Order: sequence, then structure tokens, then C-alpha cells
Amino acid sequence: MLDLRGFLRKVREDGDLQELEQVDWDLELGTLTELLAEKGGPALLFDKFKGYPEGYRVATNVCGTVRRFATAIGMPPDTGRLDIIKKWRAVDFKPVKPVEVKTGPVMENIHLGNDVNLYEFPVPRYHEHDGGRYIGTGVAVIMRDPDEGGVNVGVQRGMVHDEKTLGLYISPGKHNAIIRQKYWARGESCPVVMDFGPAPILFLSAASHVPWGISEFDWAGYLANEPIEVVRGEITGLPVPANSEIAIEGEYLPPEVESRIEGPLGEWTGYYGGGERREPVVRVKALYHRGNPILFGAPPMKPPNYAFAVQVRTTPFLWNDLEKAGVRGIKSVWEHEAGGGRMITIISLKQDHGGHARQAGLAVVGSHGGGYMSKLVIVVDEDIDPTDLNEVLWAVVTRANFDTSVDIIKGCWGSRLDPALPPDKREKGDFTHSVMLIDACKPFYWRHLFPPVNKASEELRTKIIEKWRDKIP
Ligand SMILES: Cc1cc2nc3c(=O)[nH]c(=O)nc-3n(C[C@H](O)[C@H](O)[C@H](O)COP(=O)(O)O)c2cc1C
Ligand SMILES: [Mn+2]
Repeated sequence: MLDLRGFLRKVREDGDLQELEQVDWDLELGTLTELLAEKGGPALLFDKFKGYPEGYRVATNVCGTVRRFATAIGMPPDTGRLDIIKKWRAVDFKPVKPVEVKTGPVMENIHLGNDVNLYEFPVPRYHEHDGGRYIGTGVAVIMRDPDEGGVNVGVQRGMVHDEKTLGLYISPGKHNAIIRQKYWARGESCPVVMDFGPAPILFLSAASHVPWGISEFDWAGYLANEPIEVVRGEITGLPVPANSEIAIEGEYLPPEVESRIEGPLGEWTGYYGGGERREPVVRVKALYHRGNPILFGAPPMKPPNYAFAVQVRTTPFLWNDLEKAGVRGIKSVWEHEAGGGRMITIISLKQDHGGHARQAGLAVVGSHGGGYMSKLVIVVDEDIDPTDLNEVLWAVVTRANFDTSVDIIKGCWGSRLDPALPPDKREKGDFTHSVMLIDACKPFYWRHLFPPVNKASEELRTKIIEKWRDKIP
């Protein structure tokens, strides 16, 4: 399994790593990350921050290209996007459980109690209006369900409040939000481990909508075909990934015990939509790190979201959910990057009965895999490539009739991060939104009368290409 530094070594060999020195953690690192990500540039590794020892590093743009994404999950670098999605559907999934080891590289440096200082690392402030320095972006947040015993891992942002305190924002409905509530309902704080330099494959798994009941550790182990090694945390008893760069153990306090202003943070929607508000905090009890630690930076950016070259967070799970719901004939599913991999869902299918397209579209809204923050759902026929917005929009304007092909579904699973959430709803804590569902398939009952597409047939194209090969670029 490639840990973060093993991964960076590999991409360096591939000529795909840019190493930078003397960059300011305050905005300069974040802006360079954005500028290079926009160009599909290399992974970035920053060192020699002013006021920090050499070797205290930050890596960004880690999984920002399909090539690096494939490398991170142990697939050949030239694997295609759809093949990665198919792998992530995990049709042959078997949990590969983590193995406990006595110690590991993350325990090279141990700071307990008063010795904990989160400012030991060059924690970046990424965007101009961020309310603080975010140590947790490329993070794995680890909790154990107190009733069911399962370990869940999610990616949730962590802002440094002071040397020993972190703000941790978790969106309602997320697995870690369900787990923390179980502790808080008993008046207890929730034990937590936060890994700030996880193996990329663990980060990617934690960011994915792996179904409830499956641990992201087992998922990452399955993808890597090799178990993740963990050390049992002395304080929480939770697994600490042994090959992590930097990790903490702490107590996530009930909000009535302590809450502090968290945010704003430039988010994946492309806005500072969540604003600032009081959020519960983690009191850090222990800090572990490797020698010359690397902080994993995955700052959210305006879509297309470059932290994820392939939208595995939702797409494969949604695809599985649709099939579980009995939707047949799906050719492919795509969460378009213009919607940050969540807000624009496109399903391509072969219609086999009237109402088939609506069935598929409504099942998106009703699924765990794709329901959250889905705002525009478009269903297209099987001849449309869902990854190509030109094709999709062409289908929308040529196959849909907007008086009958569009539905608005109200009260859906949304987020306070939604920039379009009206202020009064935000105030009331109502984060739901409406979804627009467009059936852009040929109307089923008169599809046989629909005019044919005027692009040359595959057969004719092949014939002409063969004859005129040297004239075709
Ligand atoms: C870079 C990045 C930052 C994220 N930040 C947050 C966050 O601050 N809060 C949150 O609830 N989800 C955040 N997410 C999304 C969750 O990680 C994602 O929904 C995940 O599936 C949650 O885990 P779960 O499936 O176990 O609930 C973030 C994802 C990424 C990739
Ligand atoms: Mn989960």
C-alpha cells in the first residue's frame, strides 16, 4: 500500500512532482495549488516554510489528475476514468480488515497533553476569506459506532483554533455525524482520531459514500488488495493508521460543552457558502508524527474540483444504488465535475418502458449514494456520452419538452454549504433544496417516429476512415 510519501516518491519518478521551497503558508501555497491544478499540473510538495524546520512539508494536488488517481489506488497510470469508476463499484467486494501492529512510523514522535502543539506544522490558510488555518483537508476522521462497533472514516475539515483545539465540521446525515450524536446523546464526548497525512487510498475511500456498515478501512484494504496497518491509540482505543504522517487522538465535545466559531472555508461548491458559525470542537490529547512529516492538503476549490480527478465519491455508489432499486438498462452514470461531483448527475440508459427515465431520475434523489446535494438530474438515452456536456445539453434541447419533461422535487437532502439556500431557511436550519429532474430521453411512446441522428453511422465512418486514412488527422 502506498503511503503518502511512497506515493510522492512514485510520482516524482514519473516526472509528475513539482517541489517548491520558501512558499508562504498564508495564501501563497493555496493560490499556487489552484493555479497549477487548473492547468492539470503536477503534484506539489512544499518545504522550507519560514519559521518552520526544514522537512516539515505540505503536499497538494495529490490526486488531481486521472493518472495520479489511478496510481494512488494501485491501478496502471493510463487507466481510464470509467474503468476507475467500475473498479470502485466493487461488485466483488470483500472486506480486507486492517491489521493491528505494535507500532509504526507515525509513532516516531509522540506528544502528549501539554506537549501538543498543532502549530508545530506549517498549516496553510488556503483561500482569501478563510476564517483560519485548516490542518484537516486531506484528512481521515476516524470514529467507532458505540452500539454497532464498526469503525467509520470520513473526510471532514479541521480548523486550528489553538495549540490543542480543533474545529471539526460534519454535515448532518454523514456517518460520523450519526456516530458523534450517539455519544453526545449520552452526555459523553466522542472519541476521535484524525489522520492529517493518510495514504491517498485511505483518503479517497474516506471521501466516498461507502455504505453504512462497511468500514472505509476495509474498503481501502479491498482496493489495495492489502490490509491497512493500524496502531491501537492509547487514549481512544481507536485505530491509528501506522503509516500516517501526522495523527491526533482527541475528544469531540458535545456542542453544549464547547463550541467555537468555525469557517468560513472556500468550499467544493466554489463559494464560502457555509459562512461562519459555532461548531463543536476536538480537544487534542495526543499528537503523533513521522520524522519530516508531510501534511496532506486537499483544499476544496471552485469546480471542476481538482482534488478529485475521478468522481468516485458518489458515482459508483449511486450506480450500485440504482441497480439495487431495480433500475434496469443503465449504460453509465456520471457526476459531472462542473457540479463538484455531486450537484449534476447524468444517467445514460436504454429505455425499455414508458416511465423508465423518471424511475431512474427519482431513484437518484432517493438514494444515499447520490442524493446528497444533487440539484440537477438529467436522464439521457444510451447513445449519449454522459461525460460530454455538449452531448448532454444537445440531448436536453432536442429530446425534452420542458412542459412535460421537467419535474421539480422539493425538500431534498441538501447542505448549509449550498450558496443558493435562502437566508430565512438557513436561519431556521432548513438546509433542504429542490432538485430539477430533466427527462432528456426520446419520448418513449413515439420514439419510433423520432427523426434519426444525422451523424454518419459507425459502419460508414469506418469505411471512409479506411479509404481516406492519410487525409484524416
Ligand atoms: C477535501 C474534502 C473535504 C470535505 N470536507 C467535509 C467536511 O468538512 N464536512 C463534511 O461533512 N464532509 C466533508 N467532505 C465530504 C465527506 O468526506 C464525504 O461525504 C464522506 O462520504 C463522508 O463519509 P461517510 O460516507 O462515512 O459519511 C469532504 C470531502 C472532501 C474530499
Ligand atoms: Mn462511512
